[in-house]
Amino acid sequence: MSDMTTLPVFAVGDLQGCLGQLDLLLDGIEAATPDARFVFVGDLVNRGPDSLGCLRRIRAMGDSAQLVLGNHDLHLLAVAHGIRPPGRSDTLDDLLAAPDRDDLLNWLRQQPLALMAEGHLIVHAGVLPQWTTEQTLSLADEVSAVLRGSDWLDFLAQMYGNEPARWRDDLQGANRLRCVVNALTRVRFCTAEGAMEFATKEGPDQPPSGYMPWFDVPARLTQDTPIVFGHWSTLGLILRPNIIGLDTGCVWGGKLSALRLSNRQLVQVDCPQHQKPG
Ligand SMILES: [Mn+2]
Repeated sequence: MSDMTTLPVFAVGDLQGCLGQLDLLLDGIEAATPDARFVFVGDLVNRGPDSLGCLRRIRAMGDSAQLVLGNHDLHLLAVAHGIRPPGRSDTLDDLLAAPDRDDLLNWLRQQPLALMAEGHLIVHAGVLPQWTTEQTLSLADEVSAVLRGSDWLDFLAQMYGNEPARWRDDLQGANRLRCVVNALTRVRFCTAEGAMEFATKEGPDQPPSGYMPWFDVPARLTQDTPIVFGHWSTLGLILRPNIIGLDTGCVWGGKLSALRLSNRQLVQVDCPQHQKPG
């Protein structure tokens, strides 16, 4: 029986401009699994050597690739439009000077911040403990509607900042959207009540006092949904029944990882070190 819903879906970890490893990974999977589809967990760009090539390749994949936006992808949009200054470690100049940059950036800002694939919730960084799966998707859609709309540059200008650290259902306007963006694209640690912390980038064994990895909060309302995320290279590969962390530090000399969602087949490509951590 032919069933389109059984097309194999591979989730792919943070690329950060590592086109050589993306090419190796995709070519290897497609050789063995010609009907493979891919879901990228975000941070396609920055720090690595060829962000432009990564965006071009993924865009050219058309319907066989989906992605969620990461903090570096949003940073690219903000830098490209003069809302944020380039960071010292940014490697976005080629992309920003490319003849097709506006096409690529307009395509990028149409992309979601959360999606479902084969029963898995896909986000770049995390979710807050008081959000259900449905609410997470709905809140991500609120941000996407603004990013796709005419006032998207005003939104980007108000997007940066760490407050409010804690979600409330009655948050409105820029505070509401900023809290959603920070959870979906930046969070690593939060308190049992869901207050986010953004200063710590170390692994889960060194939480700030009173904080824990967002996925370890007791009674988190998404705990029955398998969640796939990236963003946390010092966490490394996490393969629990309902928590899948795929940022294995490609740009830091680790690996680029992909996981077939239906059977948890892991595919990895080794990476040369392009950036020293820190
Ligand atoms: Mn990230």
